Amino acid sequence: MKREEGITFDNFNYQRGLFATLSGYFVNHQIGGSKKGLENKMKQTEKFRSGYVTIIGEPNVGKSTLLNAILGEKLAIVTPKPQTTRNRITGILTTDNYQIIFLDTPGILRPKYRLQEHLIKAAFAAADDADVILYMIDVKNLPPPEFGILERIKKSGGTLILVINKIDLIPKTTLLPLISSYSQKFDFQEIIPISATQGDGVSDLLDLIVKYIPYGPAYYPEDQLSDLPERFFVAETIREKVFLKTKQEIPYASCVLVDEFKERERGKIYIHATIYVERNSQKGIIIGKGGRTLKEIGQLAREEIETLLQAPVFLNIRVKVKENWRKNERDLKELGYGI
Ligand SMILES: Nc1nc2c(ncn2[C@@H]2O[C@H](COP(=O)(O)OP(=O)(O)OP(=O)(O)O)[C@@H](O)[C@H]2O)c(=O)[nH]1
Ligand SMILES: [Mg+2]
Repeated sequence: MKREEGITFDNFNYQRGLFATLSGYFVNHQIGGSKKGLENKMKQTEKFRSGYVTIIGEPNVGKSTLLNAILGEKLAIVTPKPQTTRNRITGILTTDNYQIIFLDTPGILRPKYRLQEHLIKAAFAAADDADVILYMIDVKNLPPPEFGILERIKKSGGTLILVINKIDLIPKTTLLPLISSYSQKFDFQEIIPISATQGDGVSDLLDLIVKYIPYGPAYYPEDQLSDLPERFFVAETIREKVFLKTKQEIPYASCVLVDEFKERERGKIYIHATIYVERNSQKGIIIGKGGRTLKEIGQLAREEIETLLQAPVFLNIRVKVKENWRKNERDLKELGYGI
């Protein structure tokens, strides 16, 4: 993975068309050797398409799983717990014919605390920018459609596609009646059933999306996978392990900041990170008896970060208390959840 010093741009102040080569550390595909200049990487042919696709829906429906399936890389963290994603995650897919920037968003829900207000804002802001909006539902958990939300999305002007996910969990015969009932309930431009984990329907969905992407030049160099810095994905990987290794309120009361990220001798990367929790008792649980839980979190995270960065990694994680950070706007900003 290549690394370039530069300006890191704030992922919340994202602007369409801003070239991500300005960002500090970003995630690249491992294609060839050196990175050529932006100009000769830009696809300029007349038939080339480029645009934005936002994935939106309630928590836990499989949005991040779909992003990863489309990109063929694990970019967004995925856990069985709802409200895993907290930021807008960008994934860039470039082929000879198109460049599509996918935005995975936090699940939309009724906000109970300040952090959740931020999550919903991030989701809607991403929809406002999109050429295509994928509204995703989970076939095993179908709450009544939120027409208010759908109307709000529709106003953004992008093509609205209903993606019915997790079809591996139901008999095929129940699918047709479901599709027809949804087509009567709301004016979706397209409805498509998929299984994001099995890959069923994912390439059909991609073909469908491409049809609605306008002609235009690429926004990013073709080997770029995201506009978010590597540090962000490092913090997310640690947060995923906290989600997987702890229960109840702990994952939700936790967030991760990377304090130091340095490449030292022989390509080894030294990373110091802090897990913040809201109370002392939560700190004890994350650390675990004799430090066992934290050790497990660190070990799992390190292995995955090494794959992501394609380099040996030294990972040091501390746990600190930041009381009620989820409710405090200043803390939220400091922790990367700018409102
Ligand atoms: N059986 C099955 N499970 C799936 C499918 N897609 C996703 N899942 C599972 O659903 C759970 C939630 O997936 P995520 O991708 O994290 O869902 P999300 O919509 O991003 O959730 P939030 O970030 O919380 O909004 C995980 O356990 C996934 O493995 C699918 O097609 N079939
Ligand atoms: Mg998610």
